[in-house]
Amino acid sequence: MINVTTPPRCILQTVLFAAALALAPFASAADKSPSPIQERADRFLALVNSSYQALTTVSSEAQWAAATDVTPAHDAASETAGKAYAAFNGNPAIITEAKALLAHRAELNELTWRQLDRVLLNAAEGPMTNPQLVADRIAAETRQASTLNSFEFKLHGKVVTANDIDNLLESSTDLAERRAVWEASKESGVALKAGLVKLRDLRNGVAKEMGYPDYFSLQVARYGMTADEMIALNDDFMRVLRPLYLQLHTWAKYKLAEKYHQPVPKLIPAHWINNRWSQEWDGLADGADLTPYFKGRTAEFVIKSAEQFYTGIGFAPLPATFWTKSDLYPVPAGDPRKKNTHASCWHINLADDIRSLQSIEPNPWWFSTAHHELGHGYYFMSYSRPDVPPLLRDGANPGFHEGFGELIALASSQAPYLKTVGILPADYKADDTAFLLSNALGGGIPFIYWSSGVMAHWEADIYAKNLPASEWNKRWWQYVREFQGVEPPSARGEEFCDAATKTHINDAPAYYHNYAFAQVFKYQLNDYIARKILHQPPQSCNYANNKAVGDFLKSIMEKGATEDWRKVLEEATGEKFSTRAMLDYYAPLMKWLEEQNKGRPIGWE
Ligand code: X8Z
Ligand code: ZN
Repeated sequence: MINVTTPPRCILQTVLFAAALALAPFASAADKSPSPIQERADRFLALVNSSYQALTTVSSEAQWAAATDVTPAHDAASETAGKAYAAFNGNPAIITEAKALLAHRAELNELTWRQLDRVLLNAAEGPMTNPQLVADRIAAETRQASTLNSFEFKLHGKVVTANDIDNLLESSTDLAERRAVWEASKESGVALKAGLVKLRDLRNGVAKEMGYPDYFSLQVARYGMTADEMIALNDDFMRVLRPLYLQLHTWAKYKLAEKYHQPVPKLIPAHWINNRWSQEWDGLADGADLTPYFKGRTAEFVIKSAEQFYTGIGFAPLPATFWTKSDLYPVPAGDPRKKNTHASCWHINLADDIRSLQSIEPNPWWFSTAHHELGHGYYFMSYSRPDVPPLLRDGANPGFHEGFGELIALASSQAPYLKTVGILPADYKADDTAFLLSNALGGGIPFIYWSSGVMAHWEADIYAKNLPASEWNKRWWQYVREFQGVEPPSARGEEFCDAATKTHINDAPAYYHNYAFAQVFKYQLNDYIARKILHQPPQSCNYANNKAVGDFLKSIMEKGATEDWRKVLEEATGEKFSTRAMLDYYAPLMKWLEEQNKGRPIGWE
C-alpha cells in the first residue's frame, strides 16, 4: 500500500518498481510477435495502468472522505493524495515516453494508442513539468471543494439545506417567499468567487503546460473536438430546437403568470421557476405530477427501485460494498457533519468499489436522480473487465457517461413503466400530452438552453476567452436572458457570482456541455430501443424487465473508451449522432403547444 504522506518522488520510485515486476497484461495476446515498438508500448502501459489504478484508488478514497465529511484533516489528506496522483500521472518521464511512442501511432494497435492518448490527457490535469503550478492547483481545488461542500445556506437567519431550498421552491406559491429562498440560494457564489478566479488561471495554466490553448479545449479533447467545434455543436442543438423552445417558453410563462396571479412577463423571473437555475421547469404539467405517489415511500425505496430498473433488464445487482460504503441519505438534523449535497457516483478503484453520494428524499426528483446515478454505476461495472485496461475504463466520451443515466431516468418516468412497478396504480389513465409536456419541461428542452447555452458559453468565455472576473456576473445574466429567456428578480452586480452557485462550475470545470450531449444521445438511444426492440412509441414505452434492452445497453457500455464514440453510436443505432430523434419525440407536443399558444406573442424579443 502506498503511504500518502511519502514525498511524491519516493512514491514514483515505489510504483515504478512494483509495476516493472508486473507482466504486460494488456499486450495483444493474439499477436505472437509484436513489433519492438508495440512491445515497448505494452511494457510502458502495463506499468502505467497498474500505477494509474492504484493512485486513482488512493486519491478517490481521500476525496470521498473529504466530500462526505468535510474536516481539515480530510482536506489535507485529499490534497496529499492528489499530489501523489499527479506525481505519477503527470510525471515528465511518463509524458516523454507517451509522446515518443505516439510518434509511431500508425505502428501501434488502436487499443494502445488510445491508452497513450489517455495518458497524456491525464497528465494534462497535473503536468509535473511545472510542479509548483500543479501543487497550487491541487491546493486551490481542495480549498474550493471544501468551501462548496461545507457551505451553509441561511434563510431568514436560519440554516437551511439544499433539499430545503429545492422543496420550498417546489411548493411555495408566495412570490416574496420564493424570492427570499432564491436569493438565499445565490449566497454560496459570493463565498466561492475568489477561489474560482484563482482556479480559472491555474486550470488554464495546466492545460497550456501540455500544449492546449486553455482548459475548456483540454476537456473537449475527449471528443476529439476543439472548443469552437464543441460550441458550434451546442449552438446547433439550440438552433434546431428553437421553435419548440419558444413555444414552450410562451406556454410556461402564461402558466406561471396564472399560477402567481401576475401579468404575463416578457422574460420569466427566475424565482418563478422551481429550479434554482431554471435548468428544469418541473411542476407545471398538472396531469403528470407524480409527487402524490411518493407520499409514504422511503428514500430506501427510491434507490432500491433504481437498482431494480437495471437488474430487471438483466444487469447484475450492485456490489455489496455499494450498500455499505455509499452515502445515500441526507445528514440527519442535528448532526454536525457536512457533506456535498449534489448527487454523484464514484468508481473508487476502477474495479468493483462503486459508491454513490446523494441526499435522497422520497420524491420524483430524487427518484429520477437515483436512476441517473446508477447509470454511471452500471457503466463502471460494465467496462470493469479484463479486456478494458484501467486507462480506458471510462465513457466512450463523457456525454455517454451522463447519457445512460439520463436515458434510464426518462424510461423510469414513463407511465407504463411506473404502472408495472406499482408506483402508479394499475388502473391509472395517463394523460399522454401531460407526460410528454413533463418530459419536455424536466430534463428536456429548457435544459438545452441552460446547458448548451448559458453553461457552455459562460465556461468557454472564462477559460478560452479569459473573460475578466469583473464581468463574470454581467455575462452570466446576459446569457440567461439571451438563451433561456429568464431574468433575475432584481439586478445582480459583480458582488455576486451566480455561476459559482452551480456545483459543477467549481468541481467539474468545463464539463457541463456533456449534459447537453447526453440529452441528445438519450433520445437517440430511446428512439432505437422503443422502435427496434420494444416496438412501442418512444414517448410512452416500457423497458421493464426486458433483457434485450439490457443486452443492447451492455453492448455499448462494456466497450468503455476503447473505441471512437461516433463509431460506437453509429454501430449501435444505425444512425450518426443527431437531434433527429429528439425532434421526433416532441413533434406531437409541438402541435399541441401551437394550439395552446394561438394568439399569444411567441418568444421574448
Ligand atoms: O449533476 C448532475 C447529476 C450528477 S452527474 C445529478 N446532473 C446535472 C445537474 O444536476 O445540473 C444531471 C443533469 C444535469
Ligand atoms: Zn451524472
